[in-house]
Amino acid sequence: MNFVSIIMGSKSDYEVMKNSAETLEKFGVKFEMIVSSAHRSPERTKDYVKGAEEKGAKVFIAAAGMAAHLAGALAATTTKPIIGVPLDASSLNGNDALLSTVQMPGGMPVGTVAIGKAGAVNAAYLAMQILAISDDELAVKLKEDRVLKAQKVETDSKSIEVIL
Ligand code: RP5
Repeated sequence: MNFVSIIMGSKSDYEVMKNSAETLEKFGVKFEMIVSSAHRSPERTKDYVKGAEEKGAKVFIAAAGMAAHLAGALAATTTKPIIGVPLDASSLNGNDALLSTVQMPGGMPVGTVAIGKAGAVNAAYLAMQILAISDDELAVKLKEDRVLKAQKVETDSKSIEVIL
């Protein structure tokens, strides 16, 4: 069974990361979601990733704040695609997590999305786009979603536009 795995460094990350889960749910994509930390529970993180891969995890979303090494730690454990979500959990507003997540050495990629909620949503979309390469039904759903988004822009515009 193919699924997306969402791992976050702390329970305190859930309020933002529930947006990844809700986005996947909207499209009927199966996922697991756990808390495991690169720093506080490195063995649990490694064991989980190996087990999840064996069960069918095709993409991993790793979210963490501060010195965010979770996505990089996953990249050290699996060659499945890793999407990193930097979170705002300190006085540096997520810039610390952004740099910690994005600045991977060559050959050890972590696809990094925006800090916070938009990143959580986009991580789910990106994960689905990866799955959709070999899932035509999901690919159609993603295309339909784009059409709806374009229609919404037109509807929104009509309610406020002034054109000479
Ligand atoms: C990171 O430290 C977590 O991902 C979280 O964003 C941040 C703070 O964690 P808590 O102290 O709230 O558990 O590892």
